[in-house]
Amino acid sequence: MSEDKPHQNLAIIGHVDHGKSTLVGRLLYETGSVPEHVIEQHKEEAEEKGKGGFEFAYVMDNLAEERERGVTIDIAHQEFDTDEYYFTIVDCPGHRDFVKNMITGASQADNAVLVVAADDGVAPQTQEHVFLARTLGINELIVGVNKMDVVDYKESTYKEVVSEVKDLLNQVQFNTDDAEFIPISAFEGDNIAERSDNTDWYDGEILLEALNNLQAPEPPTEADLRLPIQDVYTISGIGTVPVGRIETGMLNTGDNVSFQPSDVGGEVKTIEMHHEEVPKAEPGDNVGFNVRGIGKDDIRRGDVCGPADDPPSVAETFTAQIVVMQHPSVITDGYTPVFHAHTAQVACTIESIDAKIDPSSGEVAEENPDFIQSGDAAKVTVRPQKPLSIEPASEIPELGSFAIRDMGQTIAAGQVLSVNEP
Ligand SMILES: Nc1nc2c(ncn2[C@@H]2O[C@H](COP(=O)(O)OP(=O)(O)OP(=O)(O)O)[C@@H](O)[C@H]2O)c(=O)[nH]1
Ligand SMILES: [Mg+2]
Repeated sequence: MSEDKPHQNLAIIGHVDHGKSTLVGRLLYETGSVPEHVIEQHKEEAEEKGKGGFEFAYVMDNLAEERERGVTIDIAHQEFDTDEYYFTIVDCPGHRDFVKNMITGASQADNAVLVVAADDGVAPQTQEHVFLARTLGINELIVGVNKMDVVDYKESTYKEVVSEVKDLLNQVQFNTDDAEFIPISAFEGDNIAERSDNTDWYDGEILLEALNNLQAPEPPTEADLRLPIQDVYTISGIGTVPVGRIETGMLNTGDNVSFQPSDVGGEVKTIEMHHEEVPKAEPGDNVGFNVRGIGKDDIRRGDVCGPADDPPSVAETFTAQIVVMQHPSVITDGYTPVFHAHTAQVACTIESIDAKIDPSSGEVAEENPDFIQSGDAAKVTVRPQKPLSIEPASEIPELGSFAIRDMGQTIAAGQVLSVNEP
């Protein structure tokens, strides 16, 4: 890792098959992170599987099932750098069955590239991903209008898609002035690393320029450590190695840490990043580390690691403001869907709907409503069915947002107002 450039986590989001993995493969290829002969090998494998055209996507889609089906299932991380930044790219699945993996990806990212296929326009998971990105704290969005080759690089088609996407961004109150729109072909390489002759009507930034011009995230290094655990491995010679992305604060060897809600702790012995041992790590870093005395069964995905003297909060109940995106009927007291917060997935009961909120003004529209439905914003009191570590968004925004899922779809997303500990 080049120490002199700031680091960014960048999520690639959008509807299934719109070309996210192909775009990432293309970016890695153009920035010299993947050599040509590897793309050639992928091309042969893709053709053998009857999946010709997936050679760039195969750079990211490493699972056998992903290659057979030609879809991304789990999030995948890859690194590359531009003149300005060192990027960790998080390629998200677009298929509706795998939105839960997308939520983890989006919650790890600072900024995002939204991929929208020019021949398809805004599709269901374009909407769902944009809504989630907004609520999960993505700052800036670059919109790649992809597959321009399929629509003969027509400016009119591009403009139609841009206007559809702008409407969507306005709906979820994403600042469209900040969003950069770019006509691209991930497959052919138009406007990715070099300006394309096929779109001579376009004079805006090309993708690599837009990536360079993203604002540097302000790392919350001064805050207390919060490190949601994504996985726990056993590695020979080291022992138990939890891995995750540091959301806030610093992790140093020698620190005394606590994992919540598992409620165990110890001293940090080693920290590893990009296969190298490091003495400390900071917000945005994806790390694996080892803690004295902690075994594989003591901790799990969804735990949050923090300082022993200021351990992560565990909620008996919490209050939150939510926005309902879609629900087939209505939400009433007692509803128990699954809440996805950082890397945790826990069934939680909406104990009471305390107030309906006017989404445009933020003011109370109705106290204690009987129900809420699609499009409503509300204040609710929530009781997790299992211990859940979560923080008020006003104190630690990185650990204060969540998505609510039920029946295979995202029902709502929200932010934590207050946490009541047992
Ligand atoms: N013609 C053309 N085809 C493209 C382009 N980008 C992607 N494709 C094709 O679209 C198909 C899907 O591409 P992927 O990159 O797997 O799409 P994805 O968005 O990652 O899909 P999921 O991860 O499953 O959501 C593949 O056949 C690609 O070759 C493009 O710019 N032009
Ligand atoms: Mg993909």
